[in-house]
Amino acid sequence: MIAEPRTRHSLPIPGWTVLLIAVAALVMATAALTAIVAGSGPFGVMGGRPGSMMGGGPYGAASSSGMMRGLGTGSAAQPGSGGFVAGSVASPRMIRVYAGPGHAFSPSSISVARGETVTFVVTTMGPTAHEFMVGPADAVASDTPGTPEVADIEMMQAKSLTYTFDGPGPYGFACHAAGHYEAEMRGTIVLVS
Ligand SMILES: [Cu+2]
Repeated sequence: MIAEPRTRHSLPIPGWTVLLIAVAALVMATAALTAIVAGSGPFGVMGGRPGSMMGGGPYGAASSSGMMRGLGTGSAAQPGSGGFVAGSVASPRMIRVYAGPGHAFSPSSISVARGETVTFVVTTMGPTAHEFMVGPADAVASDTPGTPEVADIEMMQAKSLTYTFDGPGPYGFACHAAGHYEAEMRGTIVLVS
């Protein structure tokens, strides 16, 4: 009974403080949210390709630490240019490929150094599941059994495939999900010596 009036009397000051903190927190949260949206938008910092939109998703699915290492070198020099570091069996170079939306790969042309080992991390961007096959161009074109492939890559899922380009070439990649290759879902590997 004695404490009650005191509590009532002191309420207005903490009340204002709480309100101010709440407003400040709201402003900060809004700013943070805006920054996140801007930074991870479809055409954000990750090379300006779709898929950066949900950058955390695909790579969350990737299991090896090598891929995470590869992410840091995503903007590294391309084969044939100064500062380029070819992938090796011990440390493959990571190349991200987006399958879809639609029957297309992005990029559709990929440069690799002759002899290097590349880990392709393939992410499906639309509701349709895709496959990714890479190897000698004729084997890829004819869907030859035994040609390296990852299949059933579902929407926003990433699957990886490591390949060493130590043959004479030419090389290519393609999706052989029913009807996709016929719809031009294929790409070119440019061998750089
Ligand atoms: Cu496909």
